[in-house]
Amino acid sequence: MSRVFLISSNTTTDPYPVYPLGMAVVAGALQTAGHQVQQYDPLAQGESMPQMLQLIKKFAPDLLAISLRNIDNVDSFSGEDGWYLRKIKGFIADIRQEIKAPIVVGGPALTILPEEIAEYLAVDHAIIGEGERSLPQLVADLAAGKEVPQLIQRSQPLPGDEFSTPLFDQELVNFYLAQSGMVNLQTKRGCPHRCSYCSYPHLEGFHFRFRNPQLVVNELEQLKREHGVERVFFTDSVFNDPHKEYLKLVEEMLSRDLDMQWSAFFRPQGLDRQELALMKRAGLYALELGTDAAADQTLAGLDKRLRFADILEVNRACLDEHLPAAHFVMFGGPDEDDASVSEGLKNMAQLGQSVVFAFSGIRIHPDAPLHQRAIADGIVTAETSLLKPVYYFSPLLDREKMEQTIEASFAGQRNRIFPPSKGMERMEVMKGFGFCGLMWDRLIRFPRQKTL
Ligand code: B12
Ligand code: SF4
Repeated sequence: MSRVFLISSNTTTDPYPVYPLGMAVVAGALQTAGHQVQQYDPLAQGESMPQMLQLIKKFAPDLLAISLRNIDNVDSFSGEDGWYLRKIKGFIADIRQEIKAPIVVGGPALTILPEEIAEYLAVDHAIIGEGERSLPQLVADLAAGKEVPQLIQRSQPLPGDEFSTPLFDQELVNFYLAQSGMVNLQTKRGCPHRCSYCSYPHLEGFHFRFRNPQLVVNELEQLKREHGVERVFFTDSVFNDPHKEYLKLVEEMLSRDLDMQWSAFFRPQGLDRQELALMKRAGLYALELGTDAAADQTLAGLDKRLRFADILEVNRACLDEHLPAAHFVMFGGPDEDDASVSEGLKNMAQLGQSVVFAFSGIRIHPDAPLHQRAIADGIVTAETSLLKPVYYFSPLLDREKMEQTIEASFAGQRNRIFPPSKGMERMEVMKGFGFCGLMWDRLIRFPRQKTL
């Protein structure tokens, strides 16, 4: 049995504090493997280094395991303060001075840029991909005195039913319920779509790996019963898989009369009113839609395999069902030009009460096809470091003019958010009125439905 002290390095509250699920999942795997674990989340438990060092020393770990969620905030308007790794580097260096145990890092940020991040943070080990098998293996290897390289390659992808149950910590749950009104859970991993900008398939694989719906609902029941959770966000890359396996989970939630509310990311295609009504009965209260581009030309440029007509149809069904929906849309991507910006803005106007969060430019992630396009378009070379964010802007347009056009088109509409900092400002105001959680769903007011 070894002792592992786990730390979540994520301290951003943009757009709201998010429960450190990756840390909880690997903590669960370590505990199942018979190790003793302690989790620390500076956001919830305090960023004071002396306090954290005291706790680590008291626990006397054999290994420190640090979860890296975000590299940056993927917002092209942000400067250095939207790049999180410098703070994390300082944080790790401070721990290093006082604690002799080896340090391992893992998590989605690490998996996006493993070599560069491991080197930049100067850690002993960095585990690429899923941590459930690799981390207990590392603990065993270190305990056996084996030589382990700095970079540990991906393990075989786990079948859905072998993902670990997260080890939820009540102190953290209380913090996230108070700050964000929810915690999170994953029902599957992977995505078979190949939208050109997206890093999710690289992180989780190109095939869906579903968890058994009964297992997921058991965990939901446990969250409710033992931790007092009534709202969750499903962190799946995309909730509505094309073969509609997700409906099995929805049916399971309904059959157990769960009475919990949930939200998730949806692909805006093939969701009809009947299906939305079913999910609403099962607790769905808001949909975050991966609309991504605003016109057919730019949807094709991102290889979304969607047409704006598909998006409009799903949007209509959400409005008819009185389900708040938010579209996340990036302007300035491949093939964007003045004409597609103006067509896109006309399209956005057709979305009615639904919320639109618009972004300017697209963060280039290595291993996403957009990276090759950016090289071909002369935006970066194959050697350009992507550790600090670089954004794709279509060479066919003038960035400043595009941003002014979007701002002018959205002016005075509370459901149209651009630039992204406007969303944060609006949320701060709403927090002042006691709201928490997604909050954008409160921007939509549906007429009251008559009860019989
Ligand atoms: C769901 C999600 C959201 C939701 C979260 C909702 C909620 N209430 O939880 C929302 C929309 C709010 C969101 C917001 C943001 N997100 Co987000 N999000 C995701 C997503 C899809 C899943 C994350 C997740 O929870 N996965 C489930 C857990 C279990 O998996 P995991 O953390 O990867 O953990 C596994 C492994 O990584 C590993 N592991 C994890 N920790 C550790 C530690 C060790 C030591 C080891 C060995 C292994 C290990 O093992 C785990 C189990 O296998 C990822 C993309 C993806 N598919 O991964 C992006 C992602 C993490 N987000 C990203 C970003 C940038 C953000 C934002 C900054 C964007 C913004 N400006 O709003 C914010 C930050 C939010 C915050 N406060 O931290 C980026 C990070 C990359 C980058 N460039 O920095 C990602 C990768 C998406 C992308 N664009 O590529 N996000
Ligand atoms: S944008 Fe959504 S649908 Fe497209 S590849 Fe990424 S996760 Fe899959």
